[in-house]
Amino acid sequence: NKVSPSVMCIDMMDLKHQLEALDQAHVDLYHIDIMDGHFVPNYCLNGDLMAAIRKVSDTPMDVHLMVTNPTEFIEYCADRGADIITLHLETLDHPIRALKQIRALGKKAGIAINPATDIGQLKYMLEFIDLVCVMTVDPGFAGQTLIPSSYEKITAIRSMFTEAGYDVDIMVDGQVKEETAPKLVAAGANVLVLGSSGLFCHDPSEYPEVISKYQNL
Ligand code: S6P
Ligand code: MG
Repeated sequence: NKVSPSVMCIDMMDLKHQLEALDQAHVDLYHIDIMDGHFVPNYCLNGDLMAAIRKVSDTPMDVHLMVTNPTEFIEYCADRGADIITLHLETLDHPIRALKQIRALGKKAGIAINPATDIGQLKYMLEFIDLVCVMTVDPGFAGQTLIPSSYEKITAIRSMFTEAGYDVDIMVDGQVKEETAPKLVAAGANVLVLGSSGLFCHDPSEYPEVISKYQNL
């Protein structure tokens, strides 16, 4: 499995030191949450921070765009070092066009889905998707509680892709921690977003051990 520490959960006063510790622990990705105060009731990270991270780390970044008009920010993210660009299905009138736009820039195309969103539409766009981000909490805030229907949803998405002959990354975002991660992986997830509950509750000296535990689930 891959792990993607959620940068919004890092103590910003200690960012550089934290990134060094995470890189030394061989994390696979950095998860960059971008919010607009409209699609979700909060603000968060931005492209300037992504570009600053790119200067000190080669670790790939996945951007989770929680904004009402994500297609206006595809190039913005690509230009600032994003490797995977994930848009919310709930915000897209033409999801296939948007996914193609991301791939045309040489980036991986991700679709995020809220806990109450039906997965039916995904079956019409399987070949255009590199990653599905299953939100296990309503997006907008760290430190929330995982919604239990997430497990069967992950399994259903995994079967949908496998039965059609497609390999896909299934990312889980929201309260991924020691107790939930094994079940999420067993359900079919293979990219774990680690935030306040699963990673940043630990001291940086423990990151190598904690990270490799998640990677080896
Ligand atoms: C929240 C955001 C997430 C959080 C992550 C926090 O809307 O998209 O990426 O940063 O879920 O993790 P935790 O362990 O605090 O839930
Ligand atoms: Mg996120």
